[in-house]
Amino acid sequence: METMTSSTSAEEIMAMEDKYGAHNYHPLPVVLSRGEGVFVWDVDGKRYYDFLSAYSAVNQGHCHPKIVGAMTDQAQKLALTSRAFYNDCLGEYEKYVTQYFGFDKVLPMNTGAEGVETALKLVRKWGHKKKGIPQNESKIIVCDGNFHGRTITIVSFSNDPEACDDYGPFTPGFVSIPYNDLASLEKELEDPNVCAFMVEPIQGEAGVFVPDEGYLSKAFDLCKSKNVLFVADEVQTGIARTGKLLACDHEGVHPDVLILGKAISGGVFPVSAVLADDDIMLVIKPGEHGSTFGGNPIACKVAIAALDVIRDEDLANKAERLGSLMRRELENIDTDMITLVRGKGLLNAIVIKSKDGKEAWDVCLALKENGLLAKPTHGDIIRFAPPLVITEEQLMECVEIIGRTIQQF
Ligand code: IF1
Repeated sequence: METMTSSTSAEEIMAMEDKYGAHNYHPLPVVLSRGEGVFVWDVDGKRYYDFLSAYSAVNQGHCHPKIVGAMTDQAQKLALTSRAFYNDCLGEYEKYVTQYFGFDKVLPMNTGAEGVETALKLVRKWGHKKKGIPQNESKIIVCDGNFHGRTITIVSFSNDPEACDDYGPFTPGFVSIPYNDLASLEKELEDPNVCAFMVEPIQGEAGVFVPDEGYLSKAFDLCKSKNVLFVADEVQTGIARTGKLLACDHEGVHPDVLILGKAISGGVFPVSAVLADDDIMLVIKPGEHGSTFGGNPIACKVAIAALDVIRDEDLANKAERLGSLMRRELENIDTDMITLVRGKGLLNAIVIKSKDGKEAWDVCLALKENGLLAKPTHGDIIRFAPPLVITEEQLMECVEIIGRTIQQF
């Protein structure tokens, strides 16, 4: 029986995953064993800047002592009660998080996809109970190029073949419109059976697509004019990543339903949340939705600590300032391989034009050799999303690494 010891080599570990693990990912060939702040180390002790932050789940930096401390303290007291009983953590967290984001209520879940599924159930039930949409007739508008998770209902409205091929039959009741296109939204809103419009304020997986200024606020107004709920999936863009607490804050949009995940826990524990006001949230009655781990004591204490860190370390303003600097520096790199730089706050991406057969993947392999970890999405886009605790000096060092690496090609 192979067991892992501190001396198990990277190759042996990768082989173990290949042999015993499903092949549902194609990771960069690096085996990490430690993380602290903006840095991760591989099993050979090499240090890297983490420019993915677990897809924006580690905004507060790896293993933040305050967040880890909250987890270990609570884990030694009471880890899980289920919701069959009360506990002394959930009410405190519910009060904290609803006041933090400005909503009446929260429904606590665990993963982002569970948060999205919860929001879909909530808006459908609201549509039937409050808008009078006939049973099984409700429609939800989503956007082309979306990524909201990987459950069968969520991939039912994906137009990415990799995400949905062979997983049918799909869940009905969704209509997809082009992203950043208000005319198509206005047209679809003519259907009286539409209960909600769900949108990512910035499309992360699609390649960090930032919509036109005003898109979110005008989309919100169009929804309000037709008594349709505006649902913001801020699982990736939320929690200070884009330079404001929420990406919706750039346009002063207060969504009817807000979905959070990832960095709400600082990446140390699966925590997600759906927030809404009473007239929406109370359509779900006892026994009509739930989850074994949803709102467990550890999740509650971890999320409070993680959100404290965002506020105490002023990470939204930091992301705003350092993000502008990063995009400016990336645009100044003298290379014809970078055809576009885009993003908001510290959620940025570059589009790579292949050169001599070298693609974004090859650039990421070279970045890894030069001590920076990033991963391509959709072939030619490299997302750059460091933990928000990065310093200006570290950021400038990383821009130098990126420039030097690309100029090697
Ligand atoms: C993977 C992508 C990012 C999300 C938004 C909900 C979820 C996600 C806006 C679901 C999750 C993760 C999933 C992860 C990689 C990563 C990802 F590349 F898949 F698309 F970030 F862009 N809404 N995104 O971004 O949250 O259930 O995963 O907790 O599946 O490989 P989850």
